[in-house]
Amino acid sequence: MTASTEIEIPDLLVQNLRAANHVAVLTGAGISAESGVPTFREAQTGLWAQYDPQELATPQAFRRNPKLVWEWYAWRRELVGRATPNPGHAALVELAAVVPKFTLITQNVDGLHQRAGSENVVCLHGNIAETKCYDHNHLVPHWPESDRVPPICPICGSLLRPNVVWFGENLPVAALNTAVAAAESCDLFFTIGTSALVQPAASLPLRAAERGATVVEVNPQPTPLTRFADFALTGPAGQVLPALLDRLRV
Ligand code: BJW
Repeated sequence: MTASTEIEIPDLLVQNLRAANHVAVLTGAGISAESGVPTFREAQTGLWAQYDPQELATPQAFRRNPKLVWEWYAWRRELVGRATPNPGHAALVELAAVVPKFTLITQNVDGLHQRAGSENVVCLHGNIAETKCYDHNHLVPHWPESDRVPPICPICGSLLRPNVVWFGENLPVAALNTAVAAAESCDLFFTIGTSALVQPAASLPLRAAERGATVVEVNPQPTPLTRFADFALTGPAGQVLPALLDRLRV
């Protein structure tokens, strides 16, 4: 017996999925947990254990201590670079191929969906592999070698920072509009591996539910969204999603 066959997938969900015209999926850090990427709110390890991620992922933290924040992201960028996509990411690539319309929205900055082969991923919180400048948002692929940490923008001389969305910053408008439109027009909305605490992403499944979509949560732990979900599949995404795909194939 494989791990995925131990997961119970309700028949009604399989029927809904087969009948769906547009499936939207929102993912969070939990989908990358089985790739060895720590979730956002999970305790940090080693040197970073003493810091609260919510205190580091802010413009205020960067202004206060840009070197600390830059080095935190450099550590995470390296960790993500060593990670590889897991069966949860792969199952979403397969799901996209078997439904008429599919929108994948992610809060993750790790690029693992794209590396698994997902296309047109709607990235709400940016990409940790990209760098931009603090003052003017110039996207900067390369900068001159120097001992400065963080380095400075070769265009305007302001500090460089990761191209991610910190607390209190606006999400990229086009990505958010696409995500809202998908939530409002889909028949099935999956919310996978997210604590459903961070706005505006956390409201997307509720918008979908208001418009009559079936909402499915995949998470080993309950979240504030669980009581609104039509189906709560309790387990790790790397097992639940392959099990769901197995059921679709028969
Ligand atoms: C598994 C698993 C496995 C484990 N399989 N699952 C309305 C009300 C109140 C506050 C606000 C509001 N509107 C806006 C705000 C302020 C703020 C906010 O939401 N604050 C809340 C904390 C209260 N939002 C913002 O500031 C946003 N900007 C904005 O709205 O601008 C306009 C505005 C500003 C201010 C006021 C009003 C309007 C920007 C949010 C940006 C979030 N950025 C971060 C950092 C990105 C860069 C980085 O990575 O460093 O994005 S924060 C962090 O949280 C990161 C994540 O993408 C995001 C979500 O976390 P996620 O993915 O859910 O991870 P975890 O760790 O929380 O949960 C993991 C889950 O996986 C758990 O449930 C596990 O059980 C599960 N899991 N293993 C499946 N194997």
